[in-house]
Amino acid sequence: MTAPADLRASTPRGGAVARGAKTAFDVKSVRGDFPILHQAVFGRPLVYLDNAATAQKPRAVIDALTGYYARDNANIHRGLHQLSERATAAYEETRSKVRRFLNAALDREIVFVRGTTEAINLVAQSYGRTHLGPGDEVLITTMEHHSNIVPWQILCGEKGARLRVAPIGDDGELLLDEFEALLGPRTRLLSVVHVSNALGTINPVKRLVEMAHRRNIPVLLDGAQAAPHLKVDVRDLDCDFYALSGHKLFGPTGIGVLYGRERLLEAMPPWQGGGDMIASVSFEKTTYNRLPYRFEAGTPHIAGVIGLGAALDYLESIDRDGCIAHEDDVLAYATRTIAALPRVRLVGTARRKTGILSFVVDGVHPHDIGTILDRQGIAIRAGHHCTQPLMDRFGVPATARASFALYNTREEVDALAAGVRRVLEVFRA
Ligand code: 7TS
Repeated sequence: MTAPADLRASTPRGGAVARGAKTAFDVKSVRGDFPILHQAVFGRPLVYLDNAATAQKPRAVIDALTGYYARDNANIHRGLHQLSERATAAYEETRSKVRRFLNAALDREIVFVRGTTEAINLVAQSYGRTHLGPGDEVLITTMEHHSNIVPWQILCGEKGARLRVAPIGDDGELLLDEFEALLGPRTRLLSVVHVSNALGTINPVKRLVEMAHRRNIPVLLDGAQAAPHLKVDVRDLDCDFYALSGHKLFGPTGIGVLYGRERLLEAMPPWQGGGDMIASVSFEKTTYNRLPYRFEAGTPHIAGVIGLGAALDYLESIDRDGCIAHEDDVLAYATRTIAALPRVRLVGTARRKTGILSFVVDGVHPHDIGTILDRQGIAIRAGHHCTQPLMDRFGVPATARASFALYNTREEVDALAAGVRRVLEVFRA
């Protein structure tokens, strides 16, 4: 089910990341780093399987947040005083950490935003507004999150442009021939999800980028679900934009990243005006700041950025290859275990998957599955996962979705399976 090691290895982070000797991945010790996991819910040990919605935070991230507010809190880029200098240094150091995490070439290609949603809206409002005209097209796929659909609909509506949608097969894989045929002379941008939040499909994004670039079409990748599970290398992928959310990457909520290729960002107008994004202002004329500040108007989420830095340090400190192998094992085990239950049907059976197991149970609404599991201390998500067109494609209103993180275990999968068996008892066929 999961990506073979050789496919994962095809996107190494490159030499930019210092690879010290790390102890082999040990899920028990990793679990010890996440305080929230050690609690009972309805008298049962918490089994947290809603990581695609948001991941839990290691103590290092929590400590970085409280440490920042307790010691260093000040506004950045403007104070001459000690605290402001410390806050600014920590903020900008995180930019470099993100650059290394994504293996981007330059710090100024890293823009801090609120999350994936804001990153995509930034590209739509800045790049999109200047590059789209009547009759032009934006290409997405059937498996996009609403945040990679609606910003393009708004833009296309304003510009008289057209949103095209590449189809997928019953297994939840993109149909590559159909996809390529949709890359036409009017396509101005391809925006596609790296890993589907509802299916777990890992899209062959490097190939998609190649197909698009052959026609000079820039590519945005929605990496919200990929960044927590895969090694992302934006230079190897050769994408033009990459969006991610800190909170799914074990960092705080309200902080995310837009990576943009320097050449494109440099030519893009600001999309929000305010403090910090200007070079000089008069009532007659404003000149804009250099990259990346031109896209960071106003006081940013300083604590969030610093917390994200701590999350990246944390990921850097663990054996990432061992971690990926562990996650693959847990997903493969969950897939076998849950698919073997009667009346259960998996939604999303692509050959390359990570992190996500979506399923439906014959005769039971997913919300009832979620509620019954909750009473057993098991947190999953049930619903359309902000992918309503994808649910329509599969002819279901919703699915139950277990989503995994590096701290989940086979034992927790067993608890999930016991929970689903309980659902089957309560709702007899
Ligand atoms: N893109 C994908 C693929 C996502 O999974 C999500 C959030 C977003 C974009 C938006 O991210 P945000 O951080 O800006 O909100 N996905 C989910 C989910 O699957 N359940 O809750 C949020």
